Amino acid sequence: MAKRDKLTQRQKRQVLKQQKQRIKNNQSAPVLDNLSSPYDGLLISRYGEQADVLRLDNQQKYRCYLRQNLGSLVTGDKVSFRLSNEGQGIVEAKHDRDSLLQRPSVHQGLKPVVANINQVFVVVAPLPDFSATLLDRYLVAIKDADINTVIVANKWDLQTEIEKQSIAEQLNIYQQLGYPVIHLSTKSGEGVSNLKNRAIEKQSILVGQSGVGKSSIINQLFPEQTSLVNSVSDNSRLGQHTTTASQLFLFENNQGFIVDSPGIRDFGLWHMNYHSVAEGFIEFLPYIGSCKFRDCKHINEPGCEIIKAVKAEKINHQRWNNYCKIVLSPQE
Ligand SMILES: Nc1nc2c(ncn2[C@@H]2O[C@H](COP(=O)(O)OP(=O)(O)OP(=O)(O)O)[C@@H](O)[C@H]2O)c(=O)[nH]1
Ligand SMILES: [Mg+2]
Ligand SMILES: [Zn+2]
Repeated sequence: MAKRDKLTQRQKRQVLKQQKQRIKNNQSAPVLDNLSSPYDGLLISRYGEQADVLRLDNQQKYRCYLRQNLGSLVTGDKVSFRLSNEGQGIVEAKHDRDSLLQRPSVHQGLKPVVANINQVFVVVAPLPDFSATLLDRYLVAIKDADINTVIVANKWDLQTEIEKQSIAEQLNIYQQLGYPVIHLSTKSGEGVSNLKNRAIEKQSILVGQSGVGKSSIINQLFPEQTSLVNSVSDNSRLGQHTTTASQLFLFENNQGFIVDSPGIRDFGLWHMNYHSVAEGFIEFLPYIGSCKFRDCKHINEPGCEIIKAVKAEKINHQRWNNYCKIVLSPQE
């Protein structure tokens, strides 16, 4: 009996707390009358205090306000939301995430980028110039989040035979490590169906430098919708940061989705220690733990098995070089 009383007391406190929270929420969100019962939704794109949410049972998109106590909400988040008579939505709850890709930002610490994805397409191209350093930084961050990577070599039509050979040699290193590489051209259509086959039934994101053609790929996959595309500057050979917010595109019949993301120039990894960085270089894994010193950073220590493997050409020299660069200047 006493036990039951105690429980009831606790329940009462909880109800009171919930009531207070509800009052607090109602002060910060607009008052919407005659709200529907809750729907399951998928967050497509976030715009400050509002978001576009896809209602899963009818595939309709609704602009929604967000309750204030939801914590961070990003593209890919599964949510519960209600609708007013006028079709205005309000997101009330965020469901647990299966995965979260984050990137460090100078002012905000670790910033969530996208939730619930299980595959990242890292897009590279000859224009803007291919950067193996940036690619390696992506691979480390994606491995840290325990997500699969596919490398997409876009603008394959632009390449001369010599360029093709040079970039193919670079990408060959990654292929040998087991990363799938898709050669693609959004102009000729080459490789688009290959990418689609890999994307269907999965939850993916396209990442890469501004101007490599992420939104152009979306436009090939979803011709009835459009993502804004802009040219790469002739002078700087850099993209113009055309896409400004991540946006989710759903395949027909709920067969997975793919997220277009804003291009980035650099990818800091200063939130990671050298051990996690080393684990992101998957060819290091067989050697980690067998160096002479337990706290070996694999940069210039005596008895380092990884350096030995580099010298024996079992590990690619450029990859090890990029590893050292990340550990020595993670903020770049
Ligand atoms: N030749 C060629 N040009 C392409 C290809 N794909 C995209 N482009 C061009 O590359 C430029 C940049 O394309 P976007 O799709 O806007 O690039 P993005 O990666 O979305 O750029 P951000 O949104 O700034 O991150 C545009 O001028 C496209 O027409 C391709 O396969 N071949
Ligand atoms: Mg874009
Ligand atoms: Zn070592």
